[in-house]
Amino acid sequence: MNRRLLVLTAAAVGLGAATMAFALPPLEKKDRYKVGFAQMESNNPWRIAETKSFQDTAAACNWDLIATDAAGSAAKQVADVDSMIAQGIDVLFLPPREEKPLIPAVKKARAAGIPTFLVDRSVDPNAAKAGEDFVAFLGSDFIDQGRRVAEWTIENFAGDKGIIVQLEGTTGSSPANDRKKGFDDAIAADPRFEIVASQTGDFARDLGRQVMETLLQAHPDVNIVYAHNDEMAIGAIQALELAGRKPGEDVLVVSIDGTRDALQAIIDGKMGVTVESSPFFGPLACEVMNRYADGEKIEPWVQVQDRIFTQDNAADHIDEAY
Ligand code: GYE
Repeated sequence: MNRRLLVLTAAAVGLGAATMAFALPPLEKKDRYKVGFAQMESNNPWRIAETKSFQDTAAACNWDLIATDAAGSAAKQVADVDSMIAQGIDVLFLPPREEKPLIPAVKKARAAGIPTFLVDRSVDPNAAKAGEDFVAFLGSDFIDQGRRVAEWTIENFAGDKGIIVQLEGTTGSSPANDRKKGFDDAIAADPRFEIVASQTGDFARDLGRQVMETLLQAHPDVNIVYAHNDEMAIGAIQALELAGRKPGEDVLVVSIDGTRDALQAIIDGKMGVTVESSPFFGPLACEVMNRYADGEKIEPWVQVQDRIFTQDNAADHIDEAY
């Protein structure tokens, strides 16, 4: 082989390798699939509804489902994925608790030839990409959710000056980052409002209550609470009531998810709005996985459309809530 041909051949092989590095692992068509669902925690109704949605889908979608619970630890979630890889799963559904610590799990599944779908939360797009490291992200537009809460607040707050306390979700998680950004940017457009404190309640009811108790002492003049999820909103309502405040009358509480307790709080007049964030991912996961097995190219973000629940419609939807 002359030198020129050798260089050309080497370039072609290099190109092939580069293309291979980006090609996602395929999913063979089979009668049954061994499916991994690595849940992050089970400390709230949203998480429990999501896990149940995967379990309920298993029979209809011919899955042998392996579901784990990382009990709120990103390190355990990575270890759970390791163990699923060792058990030879065909496909992985992963809700990454935080944006960065779950990157190794995504990369390891990729290296093991297992197609991975991120569900409900995403990872840092600078560290892992849809269409390269994982197939797709299935979930809501969190920036838009935060923006919609802010817009509803701007339209419905009756006072002259809105003093806002924000209860953030899990630090470093995609919904906490994006729900904050969407809300903060939209509320900044109206000079009536000021965010006086913004602190994490880890998406948990009890921590939301504790953080609200502390923040109430520092900011007794608060009249709006924006919580990144319903569980923290309910915790905040408990703290407000304990302090003798009247949620719904002297404090407007606004939030995201659409849980049964939140819809009930809206019906009871204690909460103003919750923008939906659906936990029912099982049927969507089945559909997208089957499209992928059929050889279809999957869009990098399979976006879930969210409704909005207020006094106008909460009673119509409480029976379907979780
Ligand atoms: O809002 C919250 C849960 O990742 C979209 O996480 C999800 C969020 C949801 O714990 O309740």
